[in-house]
Amino acid sequence: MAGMGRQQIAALFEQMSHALALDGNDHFRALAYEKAARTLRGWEEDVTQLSVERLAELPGIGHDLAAKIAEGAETGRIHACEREIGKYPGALLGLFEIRGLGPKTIALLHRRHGVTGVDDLRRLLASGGLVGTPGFGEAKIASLREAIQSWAGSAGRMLLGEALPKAEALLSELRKLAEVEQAEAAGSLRRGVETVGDLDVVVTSRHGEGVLAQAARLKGVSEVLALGPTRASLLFGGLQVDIRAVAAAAFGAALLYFTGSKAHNTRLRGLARQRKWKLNEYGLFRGARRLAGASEAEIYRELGMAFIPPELREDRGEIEAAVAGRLPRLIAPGDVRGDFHAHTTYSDGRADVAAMVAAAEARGYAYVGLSDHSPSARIAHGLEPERLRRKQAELEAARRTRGDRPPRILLGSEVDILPDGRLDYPDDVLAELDVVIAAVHANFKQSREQMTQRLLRAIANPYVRIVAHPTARLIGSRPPVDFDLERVAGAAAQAGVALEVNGSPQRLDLNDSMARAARAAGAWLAIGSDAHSTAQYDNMRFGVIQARRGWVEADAVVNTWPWSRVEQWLAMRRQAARATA
Ligand code: DGT
Ligand code: CA
Ligand code: CA
Repeated sequence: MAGMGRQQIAALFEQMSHALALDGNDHFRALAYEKAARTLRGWEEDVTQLSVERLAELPGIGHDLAAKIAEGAETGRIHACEREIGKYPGALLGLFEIRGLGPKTIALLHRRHGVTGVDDLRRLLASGGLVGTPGFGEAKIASLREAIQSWAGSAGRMLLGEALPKAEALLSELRKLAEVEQAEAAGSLRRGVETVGDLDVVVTSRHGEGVLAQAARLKGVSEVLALGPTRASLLFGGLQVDIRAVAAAAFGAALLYFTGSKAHNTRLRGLARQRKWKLNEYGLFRGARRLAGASEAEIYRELGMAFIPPELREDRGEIEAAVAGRLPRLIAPGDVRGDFHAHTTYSDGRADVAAMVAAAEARGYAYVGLSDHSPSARIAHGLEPERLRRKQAELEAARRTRGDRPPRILLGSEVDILPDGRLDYPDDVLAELDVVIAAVHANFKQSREQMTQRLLRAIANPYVRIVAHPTARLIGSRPPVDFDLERVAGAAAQAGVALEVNGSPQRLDLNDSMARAARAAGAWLAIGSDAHSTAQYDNMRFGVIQARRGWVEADAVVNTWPWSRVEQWLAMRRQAARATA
């Protein structure tokens, strides 16, 4: 049996921590496993190659856990964990994934109602069987229903940010196969949808059947679900993959078909039919004659429209725009010149100021905002004014030694928006900052009107330049807060405040359609990586993809601007504040 990878071990440790928590007597061991799982998830190198001694030096991993990691990496199993987890019915531990359910509640549901998993819990809710159970008032039951719904909405789907690197690894392996000519991802992944059900891949080869058989034997393939002459269905790194092998002359047609969306394709087929043509996964045909098929571009051209970027293919007006020659010039990764939203070890980042600056320089950024949390973010180790001053001094020193070398280093802060819309730092502290990012991190359940007022008040603060992750949602685990986007974006537009498209894979907030609506209301956007490590600067990419899905052009995004324009924008409201003070 193959050894386990880092993420697999992390997942097993997490289950182990849940099993121990259910047991109720092993609180500290449960915490230890949870912490180790987090360390493994966040670690950037391949820990499975390390010796037990080196593993034991990782944060939160003692000798005992180090030995278990080594056991998993070598043998593919960790016996002690399997034994503990095996004490519970298979699906019971899955209940931990549902927001609001902790060990005490799960144990109670199990003991009192025989619940062994989500399905049982659903039935119990539907039959009203929970009513009268201590601790399950009306509000609790309602929020449990909502939590199950949002869990089900994302179950079986993988975050784009997780799926994309896996897809790229697979594509690069496929392209190495001698008989593969082209290999491209299609489906929701290519459209940049925030979660991916399965990965669709199109390859061209003169020996399709042989190539698919080779694909099924690639490293990283854990299961072959189906294997035929034109199609293989595999499990690769936990992601289900459908590979179709086609002839080069049909590559564009197959790519178009399997990229979807279904709604987009249906419209295209309708347009073809109007001309008495036929569009399918083999090509665009007039009678038996193939008008186009080798590339998507020629198919769009024959249909009388501009090439439509995959992110727009949702039948949200893109076909009309392409026919009229009015597609937006979408922002691209190369347009980004800086990042205002990165954390350091001053709050909850894993890399210190020097490392974050060096990594921003390596990315070629002209400016970077090191924006740590404000004090009320206690778990995130927010900075009270005293430590903020220490950070300011460190940035000042870094600027002196670096001279003119980019990036420009901005003292930023991600400042909590308190429940009433005031900010978590007083104005005299805000005045010291180069960039103020305001964000909601608590009290998510306010009414629509309260939340709208809260955001409007934050935007009215003359120091605020960006509102980060405006809905505060976490995909699959926390629903978006409710507010009037049109009013908030309108006020942001008036004040020159940018609304963030947060690129962190669990957030993607604003999402695609909200980013589009914010633009329609005239607001600027800022794409932020929300990096908590040097590697997470890469989240910028996912933010750019969501912005593209929102029809966003580069000029609307403040961090595509050259420094001279950013400087004016940052100074804008501050000057207004001074003038009225
Ligand atoms: P997913 O996998 O749930 O994240 O979403 P997609 O969009 O990747 O959907 P999937 O994998 O079922 O199919 C990939 C593409 O193939 C889809 O976007 C359009 C095309 N397709 C699949 N089934 C049909 C169908 O029955 N009719 C048409 N017109 N297109 C289809
Ligand atoms: Ca798919
Ligand atoms: Ca599929």
